[in-house]
Amino acid sequence: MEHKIKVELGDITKCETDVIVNAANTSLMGGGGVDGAIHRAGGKAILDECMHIRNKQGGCKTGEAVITNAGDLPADYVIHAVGPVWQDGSKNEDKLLYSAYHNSLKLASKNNLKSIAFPNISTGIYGFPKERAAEIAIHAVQDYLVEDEFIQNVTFVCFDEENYRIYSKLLP
Ligand code: AR6
Repeated sequence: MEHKIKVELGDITKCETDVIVNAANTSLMGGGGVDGAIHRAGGKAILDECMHIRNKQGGCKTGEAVITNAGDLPADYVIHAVGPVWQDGSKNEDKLLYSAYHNSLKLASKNNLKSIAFPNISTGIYGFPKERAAEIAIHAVQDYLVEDEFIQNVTFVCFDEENYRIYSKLLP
């Protein structure tokens, strides 16, 4: 299944995959990092749909994901996944990060979206150790691709050189 997985260095808002994933927070109201970049580049239509979801179900729990339109972005949809805030590794962080990737893939498949791009969820403002996060992200994707053959392409879009080096080493 490895052939379906790619690593790139760059800005996920430029990705032309069917869906890009956002590293959101439970409020779904936007923020800094990649979340800020996606809302800035995608425009108001994304936030409007996030607010609608928030009014209906009260945001998004850590480890879960919701889907919206992609506004002005080249992707067709945005999946907003909420990764855990790193504390000390004993607060279920690994499992919650795995779930954020797993639930994003499940949601993409359910919406007939075959290509998906992920940022390195939780490794910025949320402080998750990068190498540990990369191992979890790759396992979650590999496990998922074994159980569901619908997804054709998964791209890890690394914004910082350190993550790019880590992913390139783990996924030669
Ligand atoms: N494209 C791809 N990756 C990016 C981009 C981009 N344009 N910009 C940053 N990154 P972060 P988190 C990388 O902090 O740690 C927000 O305020 C960045 O280098 O965006 O999950 C949310 O609202 C890092 O590797 O997300 C939440 O409150 C990765 O994206 C909180 O931050 C994730 O960093 C979520 O924190």
